[in-house]
Amino acid sequence: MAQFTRVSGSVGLISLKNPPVNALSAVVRQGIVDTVQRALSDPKVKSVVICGQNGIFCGGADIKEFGTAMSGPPLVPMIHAIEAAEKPVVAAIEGLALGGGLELALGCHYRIAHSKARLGLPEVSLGLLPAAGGTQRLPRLIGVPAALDLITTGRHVTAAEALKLGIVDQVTDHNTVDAAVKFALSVREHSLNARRISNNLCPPPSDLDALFEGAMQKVRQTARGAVAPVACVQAVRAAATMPYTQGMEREKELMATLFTSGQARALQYCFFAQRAVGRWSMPSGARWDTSKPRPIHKAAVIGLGTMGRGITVALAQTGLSVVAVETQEKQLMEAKQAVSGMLKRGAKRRGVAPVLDLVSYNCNLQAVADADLVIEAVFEDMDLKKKVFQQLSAVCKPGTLLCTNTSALDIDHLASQTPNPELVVGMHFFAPAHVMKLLEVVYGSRSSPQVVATAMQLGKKMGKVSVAVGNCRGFVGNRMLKPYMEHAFFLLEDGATPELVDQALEEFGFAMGVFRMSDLSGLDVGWRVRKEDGLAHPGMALGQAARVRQGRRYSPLADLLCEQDRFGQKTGMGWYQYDKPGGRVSRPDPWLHSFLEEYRARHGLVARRIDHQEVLERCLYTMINEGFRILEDGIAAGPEDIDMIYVFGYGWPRHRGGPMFYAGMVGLERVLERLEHYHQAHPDVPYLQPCNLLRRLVASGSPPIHRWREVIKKVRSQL
Ligand code: 3H9
Repeated sequence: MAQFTRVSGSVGLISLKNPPVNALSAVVRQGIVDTVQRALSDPKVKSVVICGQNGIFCGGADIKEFGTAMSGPPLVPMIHAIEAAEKPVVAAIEGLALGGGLELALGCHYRIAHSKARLGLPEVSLGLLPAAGGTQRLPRLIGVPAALDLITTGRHVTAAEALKLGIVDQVTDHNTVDAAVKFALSVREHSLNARRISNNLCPPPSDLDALFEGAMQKVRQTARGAVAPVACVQAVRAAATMPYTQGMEREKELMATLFTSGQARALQYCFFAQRAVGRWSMPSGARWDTSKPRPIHKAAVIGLGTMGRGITVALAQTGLSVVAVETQEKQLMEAKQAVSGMLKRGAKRRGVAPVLDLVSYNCNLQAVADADLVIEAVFEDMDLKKKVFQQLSAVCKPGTLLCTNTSALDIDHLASQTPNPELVVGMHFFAPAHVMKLLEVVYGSRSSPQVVATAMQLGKKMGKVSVAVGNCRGFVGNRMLKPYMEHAFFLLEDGATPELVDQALEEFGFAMGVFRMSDLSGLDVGWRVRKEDGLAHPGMALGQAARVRQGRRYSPLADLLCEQDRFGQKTGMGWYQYDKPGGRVSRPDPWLHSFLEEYRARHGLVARRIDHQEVLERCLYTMINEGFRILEDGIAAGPEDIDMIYVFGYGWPRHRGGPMFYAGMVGLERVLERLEHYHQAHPDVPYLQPCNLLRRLVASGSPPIHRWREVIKKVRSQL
């Protein structure tokens, strides 16, 4: 709602109230319409200030209302009435003015912001555009290039930048409402014509066509198939080329196509899913709201390879004091130099002082004795990790949390090396650890809820999207990656090329196709795991049984490449060729194509035409099928957990919502039918066999994703 009071004799103060972010719900919009009317009709009121309660101006339209039948007064005429008012209206912006909130402020005649406020039009990240006049008023106010940047990226700006751009008229360090009231008193007699942004023309850019062509090219390159950024450019173009009323019509038209699109649904699902994963639960019933995290004052990192260095940086940037341990003096010194460089560069980017003093370096494990939490990040080798855990148990003070950065190893087995397995938890970071947003927090069968709560909270402090998952081989992310990659290899056997498979996946929206990703992360990583699992060892790839292992179809293609030292970018050749070892630009490799032909000939395989549809179905549906198995097993609490892992850790296109959301969009029946079809064709591939939960969901009428938990619960209770 909105409250009205008269202050300082002649200022009507309208205060928005809808915690936590004063979103513009139907009730708030009605409140604004009513209070503005009251202020304008009250002869004692000479000017008006609009502010938000609890230190926040407004977080924009109420996203929860999207997808429901809209009621209450619409935003566009409401903002227009404010702009048309004959009394000056001043927006007092504290905290946030985002989306419809900023559009409301742009309808006011003046804007005063607190120095700590952030402003922006982030609609594009919800699959929308600023459709309450934002695309038409902002370019008129700050010019086309700056408006294009803000609207197509959705980035927030500080009050200082907003002042520089001309979005706000004044910035204050003091009480914003007081400053706005004082300002409102001083402008009560001023003429408002020039202050009505819609009356003004866009400042004309020098070469309009070139500017928009460039902008369109840029968004098409970065959008990976998302349509909202393209519509944003089109709407801003209307502002630059049409009178305001026509521009508003264009904005409305473009919004209408976006509003009901699958992409908008997916992106809004992601918005809520990202927040939902913070409300974690464990099969034991332990939950985020009943488990209190422990205070952490000092952390330690063991092993300063690529991962350990990134983790040290991420920890230090939260303000924690960190002991970084590497047993070899030379490696320790190299790591110190690398970590200091990363901290300096990070600080420069964020405009703050580097926190070099927070990190101390040591060769001796004894140095971690007084740490509250230790993250072990040594080489991915169970025997080595076991040894480190045994040593840590002897060195650390009682109650220290012992965390392992592993991408697949058994947390319970590691925990059994310590006298206090309840203090052990997995923290699976993604490289580079100080950049990548995802953190899988892996609880073992004996991890205490308090320890999980602490790791989750630490992840949040590091700016990560932390997802709590259960312990199994590969946890959630890498467990689902296995069938995805395996199918990519089978597709090569059946006639595809790495380029074809990657193109299909990249057109779908993945940041990188599976083969390009494999070249980047190194083929040797998976080879080592397969060797440990007894699947690959030299010579085995040549024999009669090369394409069958452990009773199922197996493709030794990746092993054969590794046997020739083709490890990907690091060796200058893998699924593609590169200019040199460490080169980044991939080129199709004729050697690989003849190798594939020879391989098929040797195994009596006849290459057939594979189309993009088959690539997507076989790679993605098997991954999704494994996702359903993960839900059935209770390794992930809900589909949102899986989806956020894939969006934030594996380059899944956000505008497709994550693999489980995507399955719902495709239709669960269709996914089931295609899996059955492929399983019939390839009965020796168990991953293709549709899992019980998928069948049950289809049998329950394919409910929407937010109702899957009811079916999951039933299936789990019957296990
Ligand atoms: C729009 O304005 C369209 C118009 O142009 C045109 C229409 C015609 N609505 O993120 P947090 C909830 S589109 C409803 O954890 P933070 C959020 O779900 C909108 N709810 O806190 C969470 O609830 P819960 C354009 C909202 O401090 C709680 O508030 N605006 C909204 O880390 C706290 O959120 C945006 O895109 C909302 N608009 O971040 C802004 N906003 O506790 C979207 C938040 O139950 N919002 N909630 O999980 C954000 O970016 C962040 O939430 C914000 C606060 C920066 C505001």
